[in-house]
Amino acid sequence: VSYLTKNIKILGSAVSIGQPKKGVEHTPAVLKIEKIEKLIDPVKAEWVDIVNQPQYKIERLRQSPIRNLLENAKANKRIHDAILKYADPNDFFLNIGGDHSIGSSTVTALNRVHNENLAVIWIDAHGDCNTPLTSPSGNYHGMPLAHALGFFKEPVYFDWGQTIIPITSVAMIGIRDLDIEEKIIMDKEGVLYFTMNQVRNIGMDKVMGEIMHKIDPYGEKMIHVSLDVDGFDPTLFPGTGTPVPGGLNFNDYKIFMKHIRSIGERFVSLDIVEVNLEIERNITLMNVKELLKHTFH
Ligand code: B3U
Ligand code: MN
Ligand code: MN
Repeated sequence: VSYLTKNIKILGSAVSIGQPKKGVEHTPAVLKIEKIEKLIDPVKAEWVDIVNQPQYKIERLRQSPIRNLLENAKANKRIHDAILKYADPNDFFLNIGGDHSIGSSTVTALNRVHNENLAVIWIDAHGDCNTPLTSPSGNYHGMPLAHALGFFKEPVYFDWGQTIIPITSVAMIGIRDLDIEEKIIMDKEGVLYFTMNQVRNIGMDKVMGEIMHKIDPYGEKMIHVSLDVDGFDPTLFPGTGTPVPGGLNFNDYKIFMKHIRSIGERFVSLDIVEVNLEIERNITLMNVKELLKHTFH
């Protein structure tokens, strides 16, 4: 059975407080106007809600280890609550960001929806594994995976009880821009990641073979993909806040999707984040649609 037979619930997360550039928060509204649900499936796909971020003043001077800490905590709680409200384990759940700060609540909420049996593939140029203490920028979108994996030490940064996911259930692809201390944490904790160099050397087919073997050895986990479009080459997605040259192309994605398709109905959810159409609109919007076609057809 394929995930394509399921109903597809689309949640927008209009969040930009995880990083300093305006524009990502408007992506869900734009994609709703563009009627991407029709492109995904004219019958089975529908928007359930768009979650807005709290009002905030851009924190130019970093006042705590996480910029806009309280607003990030609140936005993530709203997304977490919305997923628990709208996600049915029998449906496919699509989260449209927003910046990648929403990733910590999407993976932990969906892990709950699926009885703590979720495995995660995180596609990104970056590691998203900074902690508040290692982050050079203070931007929470560089930290959500570290948070979801429980790498943050005291104090508890989000006060609403965000849970954690086990490190053995996570793998990353497309990595080519790690901060020095971030890489030390990832290597020490044993995060499974494949850099762009590795993808080019051994090929996406082998990368995905190894990943599925490691994160889902018995073929029984539910699979979530957290897709930061900066994992792709910036020539394909120029509309993103922190582009890094030398990323994935659509041929890589086709091979990736071949493996995901073979999981069948255990492919349960997808985040598409860091699309900023105010930085560049034409090519980026065209390729968001291309991405959806490769994923849902
Ligand atoms: N690692 C840097 C940059 C960054 C992370 N995620 C994105 N950019 N998109 C940081 O700020 O933590
Ligand atoms: Mn990211
Ligand atoms: Mn990124």
